[in-house]
Amino acid sequence: MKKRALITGITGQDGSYLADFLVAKGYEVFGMLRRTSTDPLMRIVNLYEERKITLLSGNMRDACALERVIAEAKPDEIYNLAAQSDVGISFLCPEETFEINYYGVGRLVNAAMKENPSVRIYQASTSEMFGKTKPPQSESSPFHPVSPYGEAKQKAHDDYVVGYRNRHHLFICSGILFNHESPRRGKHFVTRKITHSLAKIEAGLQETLLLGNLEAKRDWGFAQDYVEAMWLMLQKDQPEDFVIATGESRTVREFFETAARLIGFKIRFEGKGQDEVAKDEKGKIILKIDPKYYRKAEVDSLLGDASKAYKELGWKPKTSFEELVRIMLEHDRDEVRAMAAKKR
Ligand code: NAP
Ligand code: G4F
Repeated sequence: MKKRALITGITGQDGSYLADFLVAKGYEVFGMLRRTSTDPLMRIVNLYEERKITLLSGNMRDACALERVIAEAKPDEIYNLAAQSDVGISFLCPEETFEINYYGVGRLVNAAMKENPSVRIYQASTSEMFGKTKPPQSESSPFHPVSPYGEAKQKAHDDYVVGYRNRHHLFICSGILFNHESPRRGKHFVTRKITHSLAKIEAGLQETLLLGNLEAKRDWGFAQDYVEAMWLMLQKDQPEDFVIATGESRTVREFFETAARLIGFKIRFEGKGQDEVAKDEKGKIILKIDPKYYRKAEVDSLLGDASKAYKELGWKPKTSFEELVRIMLEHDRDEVRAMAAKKR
């Protein structure tokens, strides 16, 4: 019989890649879809139209809906990827963030245990939980979150992953994933904002890219590589938590420089602090700092030590940093060219 998987957050970056992965593995895949006023199927339109997945209406805010979705899907494995996933927004909407990223996890886990106590659950935890902890960060590093997003995710990890594993013997794992990006990344995250804006500047459709803190360091991997690790965690004999990362860290400035070089801009920086700009060889300003993108509290440096995953899951990232930037740029240049052609 086919294994059954339920993915919350199936319309997001990771959910869409995970759905591709599980369908290819022969799973019967169910995805929870929340009501929105716009079309949320952008990333999964092919899977949906070819009837490779089943979508069920629900919301992390609604315990009754979660019970119904789980009763209909009867999953062997649940991947909880639904979240308010924007760290910057979490400072502006802390209650909403806790409601989905903490209380929502509790609702889901309780509903799942009621339906089937031997279900296996993956919880999308995050390197943002490390916050101010000095790099490199591993499964044994302490958590010092600095954002409402990081706090909500840490509390969900403590209470519903570690807590329910110990108290209720639930098979539940946290994937402590470091930043992972792709052409399917939301355009407000810094990597996609950079690749998409540079493609628009190249095509003459945008003047300047506005960014905040250029010095923050992140360990950036390719999202498509990371969803395999989620699945591998649920295939283990015992539930455990794993850091998933590349083990390389770069600044936002380095991401911008790499993308600019790959697209063919010869960039030079001028000025300091909030007055710093990057110009191309003709002296045109490509990048400016806009303080509105600074955060109230920043995670300065993330660098993951994923040696446990390498050893115990046999997982390794396949895509290099430069390859990732190239994949995102190529996609965005094509998208922008198509957009420009439509406008003509
Ligand atoms: P994403 O693209 O923002 O996707 C988030 C998903 O959650 C979307 O499908 C969204 O649905 C859904 N969602 C939001 N609120 C919901 C609600 N109230 N009820 C039901 N669904 C809701 O995020 P992602 O990058 O794929 O990340 C997936 C998960 O991994 C998240 O939990 C994130 O916090 C975590 N994570 C991500 C990274 C990373 O670098 N990408 C790293 C570590 C952890 P709509 O389409 O309707 O908005
Ligand atoms: O791309 P970001 O918004 O990602 P962030 O905050 O690291 O969060 C992402 O990764 C987490 C894993 O650690 C996930 F859990 C979370 O769900 C999300 O996927 O920002 C990256 C860095 C930050 O230091 C930010 O201050 O880029 C800096 N930054 C500079 N200018 C900017 C901008 N970030 C955004 N979003 N927009 C800017 O204009």
